[in-house]
Amino acid sequence: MKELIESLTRKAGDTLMKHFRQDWALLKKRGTAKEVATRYDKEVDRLIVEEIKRHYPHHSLLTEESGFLQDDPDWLWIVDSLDGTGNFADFNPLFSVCIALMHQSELLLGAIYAPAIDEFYFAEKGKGAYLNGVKIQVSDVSDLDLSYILYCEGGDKDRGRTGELLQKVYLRVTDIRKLGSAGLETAWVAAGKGDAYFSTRIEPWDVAPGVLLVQEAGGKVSDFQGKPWQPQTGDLLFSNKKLHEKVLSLLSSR
Ligand code: LIP
Repeated sequence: MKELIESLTRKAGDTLMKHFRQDWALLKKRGTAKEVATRYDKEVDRLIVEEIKRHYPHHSLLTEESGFLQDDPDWLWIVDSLDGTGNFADFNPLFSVCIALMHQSELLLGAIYAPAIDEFYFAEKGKGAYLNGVKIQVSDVSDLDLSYILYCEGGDKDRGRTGELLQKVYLRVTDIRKLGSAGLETAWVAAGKGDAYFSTRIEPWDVAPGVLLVQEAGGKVSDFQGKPWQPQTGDLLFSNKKLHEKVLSLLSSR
């Protein structure tokens, strides 16, 4: 399974790279919709689903493009074939392929591949988190004034609410970053390139591998009430642990 998740995430990323910055029709469509899905999301989703089903015909799958393919409840693959589609369509290199595997409701493996910036993230339960084969750790920052916070909202945009949350956080931290790929944002917290990341109403396929990556890199993941991640949780905070309570109290302050 470890070999499959790694080779499949890489194969999916390499397939996306064949089309990256090639399709000028995509670029012309920029700004015409808030949420974009391209034929590449679908093509790569098909490739991933077929390959998983070939190896494990009875495993269940939850993917952004194919929905819930229900089978053996003990095994669940969670897949986003192209996370950051808007960036991909805009010729922006910050996009990724995200695949996670859960066994009996526990995250076992997670992989995130951002092929255009050559970053391959991998985590296995109890065995650490890695970027291009090198072990990674969350940052050491414990002071809000010195922190960089990443964020994004999921598909269901509520800009009023996001604006309020952003204002609370922005006034207290060094700066805020929005990358446009939730998967990469979680991975960057795991690698210490940001100190925390929060999202509202995010979908499970955007963040599932990142949950394991951040935990295995020494960080913490919870909802805005401090409860553990579950696939149906949309409001989430990923942090280096040291900042967790501080950012949570900003997010829940009035
Ligand atoms: C995207 C996220 C992005 C978020 C978008 C969308 P997609 O995923 O990664 O951060 O702001 O709403 O959900 O749709 O490109 O896989």
